[in-house]
Amino acid sequence: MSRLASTILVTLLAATPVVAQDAGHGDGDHDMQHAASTMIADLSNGEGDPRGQVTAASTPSGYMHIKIQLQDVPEGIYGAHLHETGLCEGPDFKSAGGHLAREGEEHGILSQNGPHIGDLPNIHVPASNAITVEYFVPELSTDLVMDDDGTAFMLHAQADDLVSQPSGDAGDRMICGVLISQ
Ligand SMILES: [Cu+2]
Repeated sequence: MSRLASTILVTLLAATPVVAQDAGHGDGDHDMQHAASTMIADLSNGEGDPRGQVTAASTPSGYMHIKIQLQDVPEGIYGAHLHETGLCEGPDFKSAGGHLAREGEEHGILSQNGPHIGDLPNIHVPASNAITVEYFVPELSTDLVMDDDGTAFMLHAQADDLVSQPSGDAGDRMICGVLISQ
């Protein structure tokens, strides 16, 4: 997809109104838990240059709908995760801590006790240096993302091997963005 097309797509997605819906099933807690909310992270590299945007929207089904739009990223395959602290201090972004995870979770879908709930598939950036991907993540709640210290999206400098502890041997932290409730 061309960068222009990606930009238009993202613009259209961003323009879609998010309507909080009460399904009216009489289960108050359930409805509260699944109330629609949207979080956005503006991405930048270690020097603070813009590299795209991530949107995470809760849905009535309980899945988190994550859209990742990358721009000006070298062609390659990169590990992508949600990290446990919403703090992106360059150039190494270590401030974001480890992966967003619940008690007992290990890294990667190839681990018996994996994955971390913050583990996302590798992103394959094409020669156009831009890509937009979408994921549906089960059990990822707004409460988990917007906990006391927040959550950051991270793109690493190498691919995630989906098994090495604690972070898939994905190398340096290349691009970071803090998810902020809209
Ligand atoms: Cu990571």
